[in-house]
Amino acid sequence: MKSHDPSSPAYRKAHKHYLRSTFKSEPDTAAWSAFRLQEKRYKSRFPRPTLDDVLDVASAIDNDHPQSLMKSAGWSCGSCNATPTQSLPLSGNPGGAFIVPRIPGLVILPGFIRPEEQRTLIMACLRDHALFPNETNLDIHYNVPPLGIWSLWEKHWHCQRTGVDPSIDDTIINLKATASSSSKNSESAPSRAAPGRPLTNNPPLSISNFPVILSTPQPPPTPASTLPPLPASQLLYKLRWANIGRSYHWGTKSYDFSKQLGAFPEDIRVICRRAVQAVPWARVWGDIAGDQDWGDEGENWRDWHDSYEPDAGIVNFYQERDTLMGHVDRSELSSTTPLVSVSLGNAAIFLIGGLTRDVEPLPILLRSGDVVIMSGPSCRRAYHGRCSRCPRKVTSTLMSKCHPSPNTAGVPRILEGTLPGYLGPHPDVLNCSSQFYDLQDRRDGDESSGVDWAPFAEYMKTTRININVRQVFPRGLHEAFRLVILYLL
Ligand SMILES: O=C(O)CCC(=O)C(=O)O
Repeated sequence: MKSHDPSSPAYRKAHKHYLRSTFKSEPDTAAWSAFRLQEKRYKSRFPRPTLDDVLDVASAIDNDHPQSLMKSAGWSCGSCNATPTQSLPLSGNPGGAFIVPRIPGLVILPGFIRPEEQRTLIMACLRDHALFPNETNLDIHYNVPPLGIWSLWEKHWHCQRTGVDPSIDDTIINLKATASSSSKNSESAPSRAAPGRPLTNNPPLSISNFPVILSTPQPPPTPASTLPPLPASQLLYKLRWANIGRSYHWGTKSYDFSKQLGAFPEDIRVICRRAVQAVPWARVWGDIAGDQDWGDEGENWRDWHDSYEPDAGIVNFYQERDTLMGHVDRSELSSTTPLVSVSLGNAAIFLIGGLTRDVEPLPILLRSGDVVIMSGPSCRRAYHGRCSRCPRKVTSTLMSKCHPSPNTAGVPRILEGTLPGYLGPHPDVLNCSSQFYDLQDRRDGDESSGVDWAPFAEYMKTTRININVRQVFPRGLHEAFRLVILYLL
């Protein structure tokens, strides 16, 4: 019996329990912001949300492949008419590109990443990117060996498969802290074994507060002492994020500029640059850029094909019940250059809001291979005339405008059971094609063929990976900035 069958007694019982527990803890729904209401709606397990209001640009393309995958997993369909969109041709991408006039600067590239390339990226995220020297959420609390959690998990998985006693090779990963060493400082200890991302109301990074941020202590988070040691087979499923490139300090929600800039992974850089270079930016911004306040960076979109250079990012790993609460990305000095977000694995609902949490957000269905680009002032950070949270002291000739008030975004739901066949255990059998590509259509550079995909397929059954990539400094500014800072210090 499927848990999403509303006529089943198990479903009805669970629904009752869900309503009781949800509304007991948060009874005052009238006070919820529009963003919070939508988060709640899409998080709901009982009843499962319908997706009729969810923007699904791929459904505009004449092919019922993605819809049938959704239906067989018990999901209703999204709609290409959930909000007006405009389609743009995109050289080399059969899915084209879509812009959403209601959110200037938002560009959706459905199916931009080919199936083989998706597999290669997934393997790299697990094998290479969630690995020292990149920090992961697990490293905060656990003594993860330098080879990383994936290699231990994979080894164990093979043992299990070949019938060797699986417990022999399931390495136990111990905590960093002992009960006596850290329990006093419990504020940064997570409420669950693998912390999500802490919500900190940090001010947007700007030229004027950069020196303050630079001198703000960024102590390492306190390892929790109350978590259980876990075998690698379980700990992998608690992996939530890995930092790539510039080091990010989750406690203060700012980059740790005192740390040496980590090398940005070339595979991700190439894909993000390819996405930014594929977009006809004149079609996105040509008619509307003048209506926006581009702040000190000026109207820089004409240069993006050339100047976009990612240097920081997060790989997010979601299990089926994970969510990413509404948040704003404002830790980058460059607040208009494209933020590129790549989806892999199970599909998800992505919510993007307006200037405040009271603006009803737009829900967007993101599937494996989709790329979303958020660019320009009103999508990355919408400037507006006045902001009561601006500290009066922060007045700088360099900061001509009030702090921007960024758009809120979040991921309230992973859509269970929506892993495409080409990421499953038999990716080469017929009927595993993607909506946009024939699987025979292999590209040069596909490193996934010849590798044992089976363990990756097993992990991806319940997983969504999102690669979220930013450019922290506008091009050319970083060096100038560094010199000024060195001079000031
Ligand atoms: O998972 C996603 O699609 C979005 C992630 C995100 O917004 C973030 O990492 O800041």
